[in-house]
Amino acid sequence: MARVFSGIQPSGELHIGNWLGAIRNWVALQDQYECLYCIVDQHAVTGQYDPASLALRTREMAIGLLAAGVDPNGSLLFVQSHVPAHATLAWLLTTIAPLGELERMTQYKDKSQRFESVPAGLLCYPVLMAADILLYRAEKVPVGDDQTQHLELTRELARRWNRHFAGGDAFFPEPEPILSPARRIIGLDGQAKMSKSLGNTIAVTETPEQIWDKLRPAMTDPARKTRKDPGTPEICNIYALHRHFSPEATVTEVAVKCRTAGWGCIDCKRVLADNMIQALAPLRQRSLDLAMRPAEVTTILADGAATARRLASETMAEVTTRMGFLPEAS
Ligand code: AQP
Repeated sequence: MARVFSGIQPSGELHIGNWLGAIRNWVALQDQYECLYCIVDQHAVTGQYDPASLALRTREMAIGLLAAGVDPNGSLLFVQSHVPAHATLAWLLTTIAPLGELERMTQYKDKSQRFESVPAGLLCYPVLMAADILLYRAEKVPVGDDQTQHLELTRELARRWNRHFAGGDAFFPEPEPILSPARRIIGLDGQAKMSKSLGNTIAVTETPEQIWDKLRPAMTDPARKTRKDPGTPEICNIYALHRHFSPEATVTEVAVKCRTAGWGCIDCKRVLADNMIQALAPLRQRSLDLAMRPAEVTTILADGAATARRLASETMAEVTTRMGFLPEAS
């Protein structure tokens, strides 16, 4: 079975962008691949974050992923910092990572603007991501559109390392992306990518009231200033969300009612809210159930990390040998 690796940052709550763009794919792939899923807490500290809530967010992310259908009986679920080899391999890969390419990464350019003094960790984020994937010599990586550039760099680092240290052998496979149909979910502001750090999200575990409170003021087609103004569904993010949460017939009806001003935006949002609440209800219930069984979550993460450390040590033994490090005396 080919191996799949993917990660998610515990930088906030699991949101519908993560779910539609990546996590639903994670769940579906479990039948066909050997899957390793990682909560990448070391990535989360490259942004502004609160140390007092990191551990809690990491546990909540684990609960969210399990509730979404990650199955610890077939897949590995673990926390990145519990496997120290991620950071070790990342350091080794920085020695062959081209600085110019790191500086050209779109996510780096966007996120670095949020800092007065840009931390080097933000620049090296894609190298750590490459290490995450290559450490397990994964062949497939389910991601949203925003991560394809980073994955391209991972492929480049695999090629470079193979050239420098493996005599051109494909020790590290060049991992391929698996993109979901929902490659880029836009946030409730109707403009930026839905992103934990931008606060434009709906978490998968929100209550029906919270979902409605967030959808009600969400951005729609600005041309619809009054109830009677017709709109253009293709430029409205609410319509885009209908396409992920509503049945085909409703999506068609939404488009017609928008173009003819048959519905106001609030009517359209109400229908979306009902469908979204229905789709997310099982996740919310499973999250609540799992939160009542903290020891089970602790065990799942501990077992996952133990297996991941074993797999990682196999790769690192080869990597350190091929890079010429003196082995530790046994
Ligand atoms: N808006 C999105 N649409 C589609 N896919 C998305 N993903 C994230 N946002 C969207 C995918 O979710 C997976 C996990 O993402 P991540 O948390 O590791 O990193 P991210 O892309 O940076 O997610 P956020 O929510 O935007 O977090 P912050 O704000 O902390 O940076 C990835 O596969 C990603 O493609």
